[in-house]
Amino acid sequence: MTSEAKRRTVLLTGAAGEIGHGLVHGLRTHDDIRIIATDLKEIPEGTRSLCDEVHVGDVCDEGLMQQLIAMHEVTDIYHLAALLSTRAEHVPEIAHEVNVGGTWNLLKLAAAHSASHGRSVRFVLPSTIAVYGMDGAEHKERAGAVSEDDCNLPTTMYGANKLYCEHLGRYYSNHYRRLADDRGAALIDFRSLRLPGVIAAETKPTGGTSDFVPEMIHAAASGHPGTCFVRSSARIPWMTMPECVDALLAIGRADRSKLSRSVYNVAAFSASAGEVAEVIRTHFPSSSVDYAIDENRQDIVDSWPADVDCSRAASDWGYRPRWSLEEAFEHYIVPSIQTHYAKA
Ligand code: AKB
Repeated sequence: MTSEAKRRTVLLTGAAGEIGHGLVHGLRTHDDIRIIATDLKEIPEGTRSLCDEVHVGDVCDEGLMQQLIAMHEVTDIYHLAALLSTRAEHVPEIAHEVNVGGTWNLLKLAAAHSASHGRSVRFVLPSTIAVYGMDGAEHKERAGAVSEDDCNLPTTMYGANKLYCEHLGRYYSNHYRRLADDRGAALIDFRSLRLPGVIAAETKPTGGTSDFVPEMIHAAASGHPGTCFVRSSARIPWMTMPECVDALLAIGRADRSKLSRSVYNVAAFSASAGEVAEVIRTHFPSSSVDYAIDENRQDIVDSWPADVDCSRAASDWGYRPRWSLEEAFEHYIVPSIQTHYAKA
């Protein structure tokens, strides 16, 4: 049994969100750790019961975050709280405050905690394919699978926020207070994954622009007609929620000495809305999808790459996609979503 002294304590923000739900389950299954969870909203009972403590609170509240980090001697932070791309376009200033302000707040506190304890706080930040900015459909097609350092010209507030937070994390991890005489030895240990569209069977997403695929799947599985807000040709990379959780846990556990960078692409497959709709139809033959294009959200999807190059994640820390589009439906989406709606 792991001794109390070695036991890790995770602070997880945004615990009431889709990834929060999956990550709490993943952390609880895999690790002997304490989980301190926070969210602005009440955390649902299924997630709450797996946490050691839950707090309703704002990631921008410096006093609260400091109290949680210090009181629980936090060793790891999974900072999930954020306003996603569609929501952020409606309230860009609030998005900046939460996405940048909240991350900066936690990075500063984690840096102070690392310095005072002489031990690096590990900081895991989900980033996004929204950090990329493709210059129209032709560029997107031509670029194929983009590497981490290519096309970093986001067109959304969310993408700009996340790209900046990646840079902030790298700064706090490698260069913080580089000219100070009293600079401590322990800087934070920052790691980030650029997530593609994520498909969860147990929860429905809100506020994102990649929601068009999960929305179609949930409509079909619950016996409702589906509406897709982008054209059938709209293509981005994807992964399922179990793969997303596993990837976040894996980057969190990866040996620092093997990491040649702090930010990595991850994805399982690239698919268009129309290709996903075809697979939905084979599993739910009576389902239907209607295309009602929202040109503004289509523009956002057009600015995201069709695919991402995950070779650095593969060589540095062994990332492997688990499922193709068809396998994801067969092994996870269909069985889990049928169980979910049978219970509902
Ligand atoms: C969104 O649609 O905003 C997110 C993302 C791709 O990061 N799901």
